[in-house]
Amino acid sequence: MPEMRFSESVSARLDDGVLVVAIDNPPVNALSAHVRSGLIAALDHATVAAEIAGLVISGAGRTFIGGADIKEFGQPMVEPTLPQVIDRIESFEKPIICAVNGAALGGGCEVALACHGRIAGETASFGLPEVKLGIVPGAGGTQRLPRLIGPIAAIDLIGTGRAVKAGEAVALGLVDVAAADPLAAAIAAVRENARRPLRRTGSIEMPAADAAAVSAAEAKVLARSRGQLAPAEAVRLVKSANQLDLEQGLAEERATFLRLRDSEESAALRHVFLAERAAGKVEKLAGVSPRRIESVGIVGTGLMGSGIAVSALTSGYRVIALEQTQEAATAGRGRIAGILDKAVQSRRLTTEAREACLARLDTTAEAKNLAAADLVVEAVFDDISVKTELFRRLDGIVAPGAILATNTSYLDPDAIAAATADPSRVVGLHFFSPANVMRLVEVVDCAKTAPDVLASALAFVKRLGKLPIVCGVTEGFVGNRIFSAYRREAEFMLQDGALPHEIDAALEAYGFPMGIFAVNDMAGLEIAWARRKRLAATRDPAERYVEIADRLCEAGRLGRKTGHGWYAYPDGERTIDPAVTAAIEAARAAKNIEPRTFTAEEIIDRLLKAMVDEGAALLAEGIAARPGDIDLVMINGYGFPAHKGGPMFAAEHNR
Ligand code: T1G
Repeated sequence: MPEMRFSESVSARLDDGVLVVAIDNPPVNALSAHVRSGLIAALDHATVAAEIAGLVISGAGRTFIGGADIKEFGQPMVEPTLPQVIDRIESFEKPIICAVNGAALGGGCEVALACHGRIAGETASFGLPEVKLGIVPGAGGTQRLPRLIGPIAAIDLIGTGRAVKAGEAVALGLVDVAAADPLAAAIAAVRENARRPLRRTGSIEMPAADAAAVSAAEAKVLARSRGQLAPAEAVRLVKSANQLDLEQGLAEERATFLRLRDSEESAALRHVFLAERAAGKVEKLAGVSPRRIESVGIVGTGLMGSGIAVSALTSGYRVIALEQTQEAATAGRGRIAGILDKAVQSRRLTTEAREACLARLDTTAEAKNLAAADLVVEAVFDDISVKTELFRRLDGIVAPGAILATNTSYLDPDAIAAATADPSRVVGLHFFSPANVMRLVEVVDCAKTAPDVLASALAFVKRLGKLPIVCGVTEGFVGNRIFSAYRREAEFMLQDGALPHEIDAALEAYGFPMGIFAVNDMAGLEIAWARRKRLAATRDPAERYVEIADRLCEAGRLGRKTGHGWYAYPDGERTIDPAVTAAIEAARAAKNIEPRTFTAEEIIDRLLKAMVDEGAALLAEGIAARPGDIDLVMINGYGFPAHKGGPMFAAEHNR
């Protein structure tokens, strides 16, 4: 039968009485206006065509439907709206089965929920990630999902926005069956359903649930939301499905969705979503092919090196981990295996996958074994002579086409590159600790890095499932340079009259998981102290300098690990320490500063300004390519609340 076309992105073919509808709206089959109108046209056709027994809805490519079209947000609503399409599907008089071949997210999952049956392919996934965009499902997700899988599981999925794969979706009751050929299975399911009453999700009686378990699920979601509106609203709507009838529930959900869609929180989170996709695009790399990387050498298996090794192993790479002695190599293998064991215990990794990772891991004290590596990442002590000496040695070991990456935080990667015969193969990969957990990697485009080496580094970081942000060479790159500026401003305020716990409280109220002084205590004060001592000789005497942190370090107060830093930690509990207050008061007196009070708002304004000014300098110097990159670094590396959009976005929107 010839193909029927219902809109630019919706077509269908008739398969022995079953209308097989295909949505083809690259790149992710988002439910743009022409997809919605095409679906309605297909339903109109099926209504009058007596030969059609029912319909299958499928997605072309590797995504079923990636959700409502985020790029349409903020534009006038065009009918048919998604709720109109979904209502038409659920109430349709002939069976409609969806064949889910890939991601069914947001509106895509809501389309699936409205169908009279759901077939999942092996690569299918289902999720309602709207809260990650600062909104709630707006087309029935909070009302239909709990009817299918119960309120507790629905609160988890909708409150966190996490997606489930085919197996879990079947186990939850979200999907009827998983099939190797979802299209064929769906066509057969249409014929089966044509002979019996249709199962309309909205008419399913809400499953009973233990009130305490519902409250526990709600508390778990709210504990993670850190002041965001959307998760709490999503949970409220799921719970309301138990009290309201479908029509009332849908109306309340739609009103909530429209209100949140226009909120500042949603604008911020949509900015982050689009910034993440823009960050991976480097204009000068258009048409540049990355080198093949299958075997990764890692020099150093301390905290950072073992984290990088685990990240590479769980992403399918072969890893050769080099240490200075066989004993250290054995200890390094133990650390790597220990991290993998923790992943198995927390069910993030299967036992089989752990075994496969260890089978691909060689730990050695023989540097010559790195000859097989396509990429070597050094994670040795952050000292310029150690690193340059290592790169000199690697030059004589690795293949000419192998890439050398330095994980340095503060040293000059161009100086490290200069130690090799071919600096064009050197790139910076600044991982954040713990490297197997933190998404952010600053990919440093050194002065002589070859374009295909940079492209290879980007492809490597993406395959690790991490977020690569390309930057130029400057002390501290993007994140640490901004962090230094913001820490400096915080210490200015200490000297002017604020106290550590007041500044930390303001940051936590703004949405940071932890304030800057608590973070310093956790990381250790000695790192910044060593840098300040290194820069002392060249520091501009006219520049304001606060010595309070130096006094604490000289007194051995290096943070949590020494039992006290900016705070005291009796039995591990962070507590305000009068000795620190006294040291701050002495520092003020020494400069004849009359202390003044600060409001939380002023504290945030000053810290935000310090970050934004440094960010503007990084953009002006060409170190950072775009403001969104700076936002992503501060969100993913330094705890800046994503629902504020990052410092550059927040400052532009006065938030
Ligand atoms: N709308 C518009 N464009 C989208 C999009 C969407 N929903 N999702 C992705 N894109 C673009 C993206 O900007 C990029 O564009 C390209 O597709 C590839 O994206 C009513 C209201 C689907 C798992 O939150 O999670 O439904 O850079 O690199 O790695 O209740 O995209 O090429 O120009 O991420 O293969 C809810 C968001 C929407 C899903 C594919 N849905 N998307 O991952 O590709 S709100 C989401 C994703 C909603 C309803 C509510 C992923 C993906 P460009 P990509 P990918």
